[in-house]
Amino acid sequence: ATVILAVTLGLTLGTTSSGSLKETIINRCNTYLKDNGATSQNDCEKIWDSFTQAFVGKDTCDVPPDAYDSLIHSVSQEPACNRMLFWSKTKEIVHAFTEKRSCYVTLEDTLLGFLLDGLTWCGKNESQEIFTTECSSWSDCVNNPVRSFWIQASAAFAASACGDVSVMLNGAIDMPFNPTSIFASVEVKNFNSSIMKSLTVLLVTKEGDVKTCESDASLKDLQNQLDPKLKYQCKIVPQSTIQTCISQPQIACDDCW
Ligand code: N1C
Repeated sequence: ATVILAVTLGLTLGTTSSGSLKETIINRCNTYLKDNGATSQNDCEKIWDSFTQAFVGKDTCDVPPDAYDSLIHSVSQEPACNRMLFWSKTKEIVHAFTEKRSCYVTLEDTLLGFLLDGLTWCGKNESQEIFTTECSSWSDCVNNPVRSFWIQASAAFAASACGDVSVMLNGAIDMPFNPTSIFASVEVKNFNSSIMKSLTVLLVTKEGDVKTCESDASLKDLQNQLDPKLKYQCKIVPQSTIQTCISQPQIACDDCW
């Protein structure tokens, strides 16, 4: 009896969570299209279907990044040249800023990133079920569905980066440019110097931080990995300055840093 109960419960939970995952994603999709001027090419149901085919029926450690190619192709969005903002280890402050300011656009401010930000999902071998709990996590295995999604979405976002591009890095940690980060391991490698002009590092510091653009060794590595055709700049941006710009929308973006 316990086994039957457990199985029934498991199935019920599986169904419920996939139901709410679909609801969450379709709701986010409609909200995004409403708030950002519906791009008629985007069909939320189609996007959901392409999303599920990336991982449904597969083991939670067996979803490679290219499984998301058809999802990525099913979403249409013009690149926001000169406004694209990358980040590493600064997620919270970056999004607090872009939420208030449309002068910069992160991957999570595009339809694709907006749909899946903060969510967890996985499937199971030879099953049509969708799970949102007990999925393998970032560090459990390389080919887990969430990690693979962010790798492929980040690669596509970086490959589309055009004009003057910025990245917010964390000046309060040892290695602001960390080789294991998605920014270093995926995005920098996908920049296309024929459509991109420059990269500006915004090094976010707290009061008392001693790091400078010149003293940090990891930033030298970043510079060395960039195509020499790209212009490189680095600016120290105190966290308090960003906070001021978040709370005072009358300050022009150009005056924030
Ligand atoms: O590994 P990171 O940062 O350098 O990745 C950030 C980098 C950004 O520029 C984004 O374009 O890669 C992209 N990206 C996301 O957009 C994203 N949204 C949510 C990468 N990861 C993303 N996440 C989650 O944040 C993801 O699940 C993972 O756990 C973190 C990576 O953050 P990080 O190490 O600070």
